[in-house]
Amino acid sequence: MYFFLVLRLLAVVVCVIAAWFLARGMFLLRKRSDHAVRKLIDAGVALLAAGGIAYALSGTSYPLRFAMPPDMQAMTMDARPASLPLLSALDFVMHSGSFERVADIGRNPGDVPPPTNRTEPTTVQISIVAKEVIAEVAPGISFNYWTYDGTVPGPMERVRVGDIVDLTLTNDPTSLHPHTIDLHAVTGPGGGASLTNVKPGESKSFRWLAKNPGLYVYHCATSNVSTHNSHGQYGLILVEPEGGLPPVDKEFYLTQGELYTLGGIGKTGLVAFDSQGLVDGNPTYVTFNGKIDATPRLKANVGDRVRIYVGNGGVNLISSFHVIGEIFDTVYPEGAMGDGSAAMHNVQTTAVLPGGSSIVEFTADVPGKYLVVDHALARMNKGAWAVLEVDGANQPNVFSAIR
Ligand SMILES: [Cu+2]
Repeated sequence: MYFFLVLRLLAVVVCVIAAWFLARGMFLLRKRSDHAVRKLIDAGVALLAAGGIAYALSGTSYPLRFAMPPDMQAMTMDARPASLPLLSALDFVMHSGSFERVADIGRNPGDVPPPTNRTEPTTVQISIVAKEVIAEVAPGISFNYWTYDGTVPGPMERVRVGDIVDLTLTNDPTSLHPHTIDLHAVTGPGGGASLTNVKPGESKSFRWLAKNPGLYVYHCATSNVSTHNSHGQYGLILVEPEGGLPPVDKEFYLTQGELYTLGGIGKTGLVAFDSQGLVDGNPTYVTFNGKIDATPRLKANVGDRVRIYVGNGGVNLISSFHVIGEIFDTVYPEGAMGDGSAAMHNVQTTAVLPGGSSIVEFTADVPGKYLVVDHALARMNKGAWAVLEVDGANQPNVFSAIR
């Protein structure tokens, strides 16, 4: 925010100079009315106008009429459109050196917290840091991600039904925007967003009861919400049912999300946010865990029982989640579990709604590489794929070539 401080100081200096010009001009005008005096007064008026505009622009709440695109309107509750103010872009340029450059924005799919293995509820502490960083979507293509804990998605959290959760959200001092957290596992206004509105450098905490088991999305709910989400601010929290989930050999954490950037697919360099693309629902990139990477990020062995916690940070597309060459023998549709929630069996593709989740399970029977996709397959062109690698001996009784 130094840019705005400097701008405000300059505005004050310009206004003082303008006032002096005007006072001097008016004083001289009483004695004479020649060209030089009129020029002095005109200069005073012009400087006063410039100083006034600069002062207005230097407010910490960005004047949306100077946003980009300039004519974007919104029917949001506060009428704030998805566009980013031009001054926000200037602020970003002024501070681009202070952003952390994250080498790998994509959270490791294997980064799943272990089962709670508890038979009784307890009080759980969770701390998350909202942080704006710069990282690569794909080699050579960088984006200003807004994150939780510096990755996309943010950390997966795991509690047990009945737990009391004390959650602290901190906004990193290098952030330029306020942030919040709305957890779909929370019962209460804004899912916690009403209690966690943090400016850069601030922390806020709130306590909530994990009443319902299930796999829930969390995300930023600061206006314009879709703008914050589509910069990467989302993650999953699992509220285990009583008794937990059946044990498996490998658990993975994948979230689908969309990035909206100017210049189209493949434009290299630091690409800018495309608010019109966001509103139109036409993402430039669709990713699993925030980036596009041919390296197998999910690894299992033949015979492993595999569970994938799938989320959709959105903000626009329904994911048709599918693993090419596997059948989900068990699916917890929409991440639902607990009394009365029926799992499905032998499923090829499962819907993962924006702001929703699913849990899929299968046994890795045959070695090889498997593509994890959104089966709206045109989205593969936008990056909607990841690679699962299964190591082990061939299983000709299940899959083999005929010679
Ligand atoms: Cu945010």
